Amino acid sequence: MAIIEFPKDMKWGAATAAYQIEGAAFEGGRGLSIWDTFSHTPGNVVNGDNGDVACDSYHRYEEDIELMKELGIDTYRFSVSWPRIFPEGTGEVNQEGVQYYHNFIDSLLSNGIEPMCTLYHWDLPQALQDKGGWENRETVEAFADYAAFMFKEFSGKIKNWLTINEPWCVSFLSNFIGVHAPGYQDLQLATTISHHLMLAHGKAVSRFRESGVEGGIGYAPNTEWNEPFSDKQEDIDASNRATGWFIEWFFDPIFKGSYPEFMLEWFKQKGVTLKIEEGDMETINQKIDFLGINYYTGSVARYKKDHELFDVEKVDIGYEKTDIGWNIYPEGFYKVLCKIKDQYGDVPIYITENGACYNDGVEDGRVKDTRRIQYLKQHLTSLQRSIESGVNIKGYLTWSLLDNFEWAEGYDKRFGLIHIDFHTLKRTKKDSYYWYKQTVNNGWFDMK
Ligand code: GCO
Repeated sequence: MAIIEFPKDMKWGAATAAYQIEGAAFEGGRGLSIWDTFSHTPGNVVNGDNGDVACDSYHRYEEDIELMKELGIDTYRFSVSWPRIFPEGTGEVNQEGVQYYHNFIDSLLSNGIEPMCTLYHWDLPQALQDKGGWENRETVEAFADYAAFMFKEFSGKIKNWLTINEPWCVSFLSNFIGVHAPGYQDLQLATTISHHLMLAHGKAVSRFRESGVEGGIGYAPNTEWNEPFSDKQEDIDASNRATGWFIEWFFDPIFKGSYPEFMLEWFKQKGVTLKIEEGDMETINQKIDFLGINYYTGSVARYKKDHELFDVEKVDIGYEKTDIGWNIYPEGFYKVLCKIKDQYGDVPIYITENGACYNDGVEDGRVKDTRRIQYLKQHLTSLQRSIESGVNIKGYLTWSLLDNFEWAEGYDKRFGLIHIDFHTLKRTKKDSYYWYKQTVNNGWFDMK
């Protein structure tokens, strides 16, 4: 027996996001989002998939909650579709959308499951994108108004709020690399947006404090680890830039009130400037109640002159990969968490996403996703190591409860504990569902 045990008061959960599971894209008074536009534009998503139906959780959430209850989780992270609340992003409220979330959250609570709500998981109202989207500072104000509305409307029901999911994806993946909505490839635009997202986060935190509602607020940056290929300083510096793009760039403003000099310098060399207005950094640099950390993978990195954005080359040293091609690198999870503790202190941390893509199908009514179980064992062991090292871990929420719309990869890439047949919408509990249920209920697992 090689038992890996967790604190008795640690929360266990699972995570999803509105556009990836809800469907009902043109129902219930919902307005268009940038992901409706992007996914309906030919060539953007594998197989031409879109979120029109997804897991149909808009209509089937009672069934999903039954599955959560059987799983034994105490926390469920979901996101609210901003255009389901404000179809135009601001102005008139869609009461049908508000009522949908009240019904959903009431059902979670009556089943003893604590809601953790992400306000922004990428589905910006198209009406705001038409006015410049996150490049326009008016969108920052619109987000703060939307957040303030949600805090008041769901006061007493939702006590754990996350402002922005993965600002790196919203800014750089979506506006520099360009593979996510709205799909631009402009480094200055992406960097400007990264600042506006930090500002939007800060303004939402201010509105939360002003609202006086009970609970806590944080955000959910995505992280990755880059191990230097050698102990040559150029490799160490290169790997720090690669990791800094995810960690220091999106953590320093909130925890230190400034952007990291080594990254600012690098962006400046690329001709990128950051327009910071009076008061911006003070707004961003506010205490948060907890930090959501999303971790999936890591790499070995080395210096390569004029290679990509940071003169960094990712070196394939033969790590096993998941079915989406990401390295399986549990050591990186431990290193990321220890780095956060060392650099940003004792902030309470929920792992708000960690999981793996394995596309195992249903055979004789069963899904034998043993590789997902192994991935979870490896990464939960890294989590336990971080707890032993003094990292203030409050909870672990796996990505994801359900197979769902994996953005530009469509429905082929499966991350769920529960298999979805996207033709019939039938839910099938995978082997990993049963393993996670046992782990959640025991508070430990046997690595063997
Ligand atoms: C993210 C998003 C999720 C993804 C998951 C797998 O982290 O990219 O929050 O929506 O589906 O991470 O890519």
